[in-house]
Amino acid sequence: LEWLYSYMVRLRLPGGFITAEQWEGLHHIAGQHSTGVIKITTRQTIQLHGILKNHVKPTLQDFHTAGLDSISACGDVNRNVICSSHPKQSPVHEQVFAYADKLSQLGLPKTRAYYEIWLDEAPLTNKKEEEDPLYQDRYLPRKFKMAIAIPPNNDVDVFANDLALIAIIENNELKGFNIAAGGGLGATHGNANTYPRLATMLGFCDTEEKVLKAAYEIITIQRDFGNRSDRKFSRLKYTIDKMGVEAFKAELEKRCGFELEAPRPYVFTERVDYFGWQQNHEGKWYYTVFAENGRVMDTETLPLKTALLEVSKTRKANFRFTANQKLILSDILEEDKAVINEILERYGIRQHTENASSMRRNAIACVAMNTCPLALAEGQRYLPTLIGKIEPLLEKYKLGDDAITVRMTGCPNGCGRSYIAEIGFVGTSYGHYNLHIGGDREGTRLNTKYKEGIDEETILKELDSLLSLYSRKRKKKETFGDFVIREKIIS
Ligand code: SRM
Ligand code: SF4
Repeated sequence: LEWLYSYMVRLRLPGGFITAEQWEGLHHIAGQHSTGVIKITTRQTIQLHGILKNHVKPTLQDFHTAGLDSISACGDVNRNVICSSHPKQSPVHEQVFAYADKLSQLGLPKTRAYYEIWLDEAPLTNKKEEEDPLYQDRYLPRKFKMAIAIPPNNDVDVFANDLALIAIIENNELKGFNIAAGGGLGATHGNANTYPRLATMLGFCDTEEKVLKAAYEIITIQRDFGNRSDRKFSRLKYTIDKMGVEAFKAELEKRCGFELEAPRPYVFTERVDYFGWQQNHEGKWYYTVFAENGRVMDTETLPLKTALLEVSKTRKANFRFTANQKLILSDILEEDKAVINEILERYGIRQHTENASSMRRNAIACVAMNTCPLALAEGQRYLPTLIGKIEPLLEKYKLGDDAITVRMTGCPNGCGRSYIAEIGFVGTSYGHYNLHIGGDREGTRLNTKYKEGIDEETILKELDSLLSLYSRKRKKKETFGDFVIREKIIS
């Protein structure tokens, strides 16, 4: 007899796109092999939990049949590449979006192990076929993450990534990408040498060849210079801080064989999902669904999973995931909109999405308890309740539908990116959180710890007094994050 092991599986979905057929497959795979909850993650992909050991292989085989895989979704390799999700973002969205797949291919390990172990592929006889010039014989010292943002929306939190690409678009033409590196959020309580860090701007590349070369060589520098003796300090952010940005850039340019141009101007003015119905430049329709903390399941009041299955069966919408754990029913033709809309209305998805407060819709919580082994406190199971207690404070201080960003993680690893929220909760022990404030709304500034290890009662007391001040003293259009800095509530 052995332990009843159960596992989590995460998909590799560059840019977070699947077809209706794949969603239908996913729905059934989740039902047959996992807890049944389809969890949309902060990196635009899907996780299934509670997969018993003898279900792991059938799960991966079923995914394969659906044209999906889990390669490099975890491990010391390049992870799921994320990209601004909404096709309404720009007429060249598709062109930019294609880079997510290109970067994912660039960072895929050459080993056939996944196919041999899970899909019964015959082992290679000539091992030379899987020689890997990028990962060689040692992979990376730690996970590596890439994101692509399309200004003015920083919906992917581009600066939280090891490699951040910002699309430079002029007159609806993609001119290239600004490249930044060294973002990462994980930290350890009580160890000041670990810290969240936003990526540092390095420069601009115009051609696809240069962009991919720069991305590749940033990975090779991390492979060769990253700390392999202490995993706490092995992310690229520490490699860059140890080398110094100038030395890192010089090494990059040496490896690339060209210099990066000066970064091109761009502005981020928002970091949002466009909920509800939206139309893009081609006249196609998109409906962004509010799936709280990315959990797609049926509850007594909201049969979200059933509704999405029905949508998928029409084959009239693709499914896109956002980096904020939400879902976009996408690429819907004008003549098909009514069919999708009817389903959304019949199951109450429109009301649920469109009536939720902006704070609730934009909030993020990580998985945390009860499946995350690193959780010190609750995340996705608790934040909805807490927001239900913060919303009355917004009303009390006549702050209307203020879209203050609120994020929660059950430990300091930062999976829900709480260090770049206006209000961030970082779990310290069961029922207790550090309260961070002062991130900006666009995701370009880290917040600061304001209170340590506080319980719900204290959280609400602190927020009551902060929101009261904010309502009385804020300048026109000033956001909460900017306000607490201007008022020197934190420095
Ligand atoms: Fe994460 C580890 C969940 C996005 C930083 N993360 C974990 C593990 C696998 C726990 C573990 O190692 O045993 C969690 C699985 C919990 C569970 O039960 O499912 C976990 N991370 C998640 C997800 C599912 C949170 C969510 O609710 O959406 C996200 C999955 C992303 C994906 O699809 O690939 C997730 N994790 C992030 C992000 C946000 C991002 O990438 O934009 C971060 C911060 C950015 C960064 O990487 O610095 C993040 N996760 C971490 C860390 C800290 C890494 C570090 O540098 O220190 C760990 C711990 C580790 O790697 O040792 C971690
Ligand atoms: Fe788990 Fe911590 Fe990540 Fe939350 S932030 S999912 S508790 S590792």
